[in-house]
Amino acid sequence: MTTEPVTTDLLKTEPLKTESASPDLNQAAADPVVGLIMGSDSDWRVMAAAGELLDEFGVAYEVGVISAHRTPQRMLDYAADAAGRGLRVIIAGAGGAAHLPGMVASATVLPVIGVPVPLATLDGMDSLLSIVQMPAGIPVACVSIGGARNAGLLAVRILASSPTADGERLAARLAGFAADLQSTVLGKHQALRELSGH
Ligand code: RP5
Repeated sequence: MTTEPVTTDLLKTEPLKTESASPDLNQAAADPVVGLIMGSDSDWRVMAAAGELLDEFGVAYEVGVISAHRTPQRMLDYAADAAGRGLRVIIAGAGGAAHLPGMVASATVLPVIGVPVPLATLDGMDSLLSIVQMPAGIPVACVSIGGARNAGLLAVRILASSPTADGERLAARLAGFAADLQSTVLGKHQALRELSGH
């Protein structure tokens, strides 16, 4: 009996999976602008937070498994084709010897955001150091260990820097997001004062 691999094919013409909660941003589901990739499906427990954030902002993205070590040529093909397919940012998560973000960055001019995925050993420090210590000339933005939600936010910020209507709409949403954060903190401040009586 043969077993079908769980991994997906991001190299086919049709994006594997796209999601867009807000079509008003003119980023149709069939036209992803963020590539959300990871070394294994086991990384999804961490990386899903990036997808959820992109959903909140109505940014279309594709999701897939691409392993730097297990599918090196496929990774390079994906990176080389990414910009031409319309992607503008790549979020890459990996654990352990986490070479996926750096190697993808070496084969594309798109901004790459690395997410260190913590595994059972070393608390994700191995992933963090593998991603953050890039040699001069090949930059990779690196969020905190397990910081996939911030990776999504950084991708939105990059897209929001575009001097287009979509960019401006994303920038306005980011401003609203920041205002909501402030309200949350002020609410906590008040609640703590009432709880403590001071
Ligand atoms: C890395 O190896 C992946 O990014 C994942 O974090 C880790 C373990 O992969 P699996 O053995 O679960 O496929 O390449």
